[in-house]
Amino acid sequence: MSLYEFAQGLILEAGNKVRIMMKEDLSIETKSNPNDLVTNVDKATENYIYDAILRSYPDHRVIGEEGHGHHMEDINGVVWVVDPIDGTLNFVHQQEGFAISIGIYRDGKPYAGLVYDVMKDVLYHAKVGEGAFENNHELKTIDNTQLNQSLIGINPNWVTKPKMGPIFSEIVNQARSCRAFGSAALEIISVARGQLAAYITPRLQPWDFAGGLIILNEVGGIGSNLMGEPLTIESANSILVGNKATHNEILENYLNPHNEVLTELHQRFRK
Ligand code: 2AM
Ligand code: CA
Repeated sequence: MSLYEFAQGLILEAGNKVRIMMKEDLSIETKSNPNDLVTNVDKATENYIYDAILRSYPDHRVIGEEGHGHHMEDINGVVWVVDPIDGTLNFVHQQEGFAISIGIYRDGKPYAGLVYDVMKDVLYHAKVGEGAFENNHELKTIDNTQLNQSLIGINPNWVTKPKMGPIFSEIVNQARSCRAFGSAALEIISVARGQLAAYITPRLQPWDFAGGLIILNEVGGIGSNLMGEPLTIESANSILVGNKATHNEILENYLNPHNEVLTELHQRFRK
């Protein structure tokens, strides 16, 4: 079995376990703030994925949201970047609209991305250079679009903030309309499917975007931080992903003019 096949089997089995665990009462705790939740299912799922990887590949390393590998000195060798449940608020409040997200890197280079929409039972996956798939169906290269004829993804919470709000609201005004799904991985997938032209957010951790970004790149979409710089899995990032045309339009017309403010926010949010 190839590493890619192993990863597909693993994410499907982890999702299966999530669906079973959801039938029991959740134990919910808060993390950094009252809206930052973690459940027993997040933790159990990350542990399950971690143990399974290390059992089959003892020399691989795992960066996971719920505690694994947060202080890696380097990203040499094979590194799995794992979010056991992306969209925890959806998981807790809606029992759907969340995903398991996995990005696999070899010596810092993307190897494969997997995002599993657990309740829809749809697996998005891509091995770099071999196309991206929704279950067994190949996704096509995404079209370039213009912002005023497109939907974009943005969480309205950010538009209310004093410094970034005014910058983001210009983008919101220009777009045909906006959507907020509450799972970064699924929003990036929505860009990869050509449903959203872009997704923008001031702060994501590597596990929120790694899997989705690898899939998006495979269908011709691009990602950067809000200053247009490349994304890294070594720290938190601000994020703009999109089809090439909309990404460039947002960056050049709406973000670059505010580079100073955005750089300051980016530095603050990276921690
Ligand atoms: P999570 O559910 O795995 O925590 C929308 O809220 C998306 O952004 C979700 O994918 C969520 O991931 C992530 N997210 C929410 N708050 C965040 C924060 N302060 N830093 C980084 N990612 C965050
Ligand atoms: Ca999570």
